[in-house]
Amino acid sequence: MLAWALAFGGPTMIRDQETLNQLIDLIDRFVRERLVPAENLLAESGRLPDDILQEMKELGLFGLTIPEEYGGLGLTMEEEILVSIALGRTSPAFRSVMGTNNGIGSAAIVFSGTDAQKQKYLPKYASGEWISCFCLTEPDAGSDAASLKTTARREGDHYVINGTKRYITNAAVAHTFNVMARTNPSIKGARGISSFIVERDTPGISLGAIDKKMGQSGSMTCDVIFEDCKVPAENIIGEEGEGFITAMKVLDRGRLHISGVSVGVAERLIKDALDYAMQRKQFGQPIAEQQLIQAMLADSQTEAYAAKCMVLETARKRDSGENITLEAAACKLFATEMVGRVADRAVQIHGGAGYMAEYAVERFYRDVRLFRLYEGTSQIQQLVIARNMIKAAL
Ligand code: COS
Repeated sequence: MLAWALAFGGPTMIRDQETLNQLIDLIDRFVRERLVPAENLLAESGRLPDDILQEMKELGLFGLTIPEEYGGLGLTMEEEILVSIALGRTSPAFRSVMGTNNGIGSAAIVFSGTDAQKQKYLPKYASGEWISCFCLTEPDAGSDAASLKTTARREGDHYVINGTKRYITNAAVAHTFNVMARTNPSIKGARGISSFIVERDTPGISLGAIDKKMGQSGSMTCDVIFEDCKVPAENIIGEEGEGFITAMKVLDRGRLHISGVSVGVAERLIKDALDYAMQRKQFGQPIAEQQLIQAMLADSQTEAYAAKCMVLETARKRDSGENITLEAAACKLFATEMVGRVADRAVQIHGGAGYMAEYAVERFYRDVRLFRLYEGTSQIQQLVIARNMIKAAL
């Protein structure tokens, strides 16, 4: 594989259409030639094969969104969405490992980190030498993230962290944890929360067993338990009390990214369903000739196209500096629900074969269920959309 990242000097944004096309073509090829053939291996072994992990690093995939001055490619949001769509055309678990370095694992440092934090961590994330992860969810704080109970008590030049984080993607392979913890217990809500970088080898960290999940085998989640874990005070990201707000900004971006992945997965499912419908014959002709099958194909294509337009439009808005909290939630709501419907139709078009593990649609059907849950459920997206509508109308 080409170490194409080396070829990208120059400005932070690619913006040069030819270079961008080359990048997307390269990722398309990597997905088709390396990732799609390894989907079953990933699903069965539950872990990313080492050679593929290494190729992802060499391709620069861990640093797509990290600014160039820290060794990444500094893609714009629009460019990142095009990449997420391309990567979406294979098992989402492949993207999950490097997705956190590009997104929720590193974004807080990119947005609010000190120069020293950026210098220390971002180049390692960009090269894939270090994996990061995002620790917000807790056993008793899921949708109501601001109610989190993990504490960070200031003691001299350290904070002492105590608490349990749940379902943390990549925790098992992470070198750093971006931990949201309550620094001011007298403030029960969002303003009592701060954000920290915690390195894996800090004493007082233990991991739970790897969770057994419905799908996305190969993307590992587990609990992370902090017991009197002493973190240098300089590892706070931004100001005390700003951690929840930074986490919400991180999620605005993450939600848009997941929407792009949902579009890519939908495109893959549509392709698999169309291929199957064109070769499978019933009633003396390919089932693709049946109008009821055509309706399912057409609805899927239309909805995937609508989601793609929404996501790209929102990405362009964000690139031009607009607040996209409402739009990102709308994209996440529509795109993730859309891919759920598309996956259901893809199984339906396959008939009994769609229920068999031999066909990728069976696996994708389970994989996409997560999109409507993580980084905020569909119901939380509805809440964010409506709240922002009301705020704008006041
Ligand atoms: N960008 C910047 N600031 C934001 C923001 C955003 N997108 N969303 C909220 N904030 C700010 C608010 O403006 C408020 O700031 P002030 O203290 O200055 O008023 C603060 O954050 C608290 O916001 P809010 O009052 O809306 O918090 P709530 O607890 O009522 O609800 C929700 C916040 C429900 C939206 C939040 O908890 C959420 O997104 N939950 C889902 C969590 C999630 O996605 N988990 C997945 C984990 S990662 S896989």
